[in-house]
Amino acid sequence: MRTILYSLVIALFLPGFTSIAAAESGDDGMDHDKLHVAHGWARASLGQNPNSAAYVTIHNKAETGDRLLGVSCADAARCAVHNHVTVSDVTRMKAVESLDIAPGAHIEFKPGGYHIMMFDLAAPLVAGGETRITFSFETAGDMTATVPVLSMREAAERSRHSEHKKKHN
Ligand SMILES: [Cu+2]
Repeated sequence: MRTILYSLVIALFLPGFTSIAAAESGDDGMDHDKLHVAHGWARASLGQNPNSAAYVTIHNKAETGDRLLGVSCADAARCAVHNHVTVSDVTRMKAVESLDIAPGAHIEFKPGGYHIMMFDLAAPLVAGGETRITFSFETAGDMTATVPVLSMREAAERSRHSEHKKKHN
């Protein structure tokens, strides 16, 4: 199952990184010793709200750590990594300057946790569409993921499905 999931990885590697990834890829054609940005999705716009959020999982299969330094979004004027922090029962969003990705780390962005905040969308994100997010890593460089836009209902179904899958692993 894991192999199938990795084959769905939608990260695109920019020139310069491509040759390294290809040279070190395994027999099945996937590079198991690198950073992956996978399972991404963006939340469809709600009403007239010009902002939305997107979520991905960053998996570092390398033996060295890396650091996410920033994100940029094709369809938003500005975007940033946020986290939710609860202090004295009050939960607030907080901008994350940089995010350390330890060797072997599996960092899941999700509602209520890490998310990519998209500000001032050029046009509303519509379920069924897709959007591109570029992640800038200190060592791995830039990786662009094209992620589907999901309605809240689709997103809830998807997360139920992944919880179910976890139980069977
Ligand atoms: Cu936010």
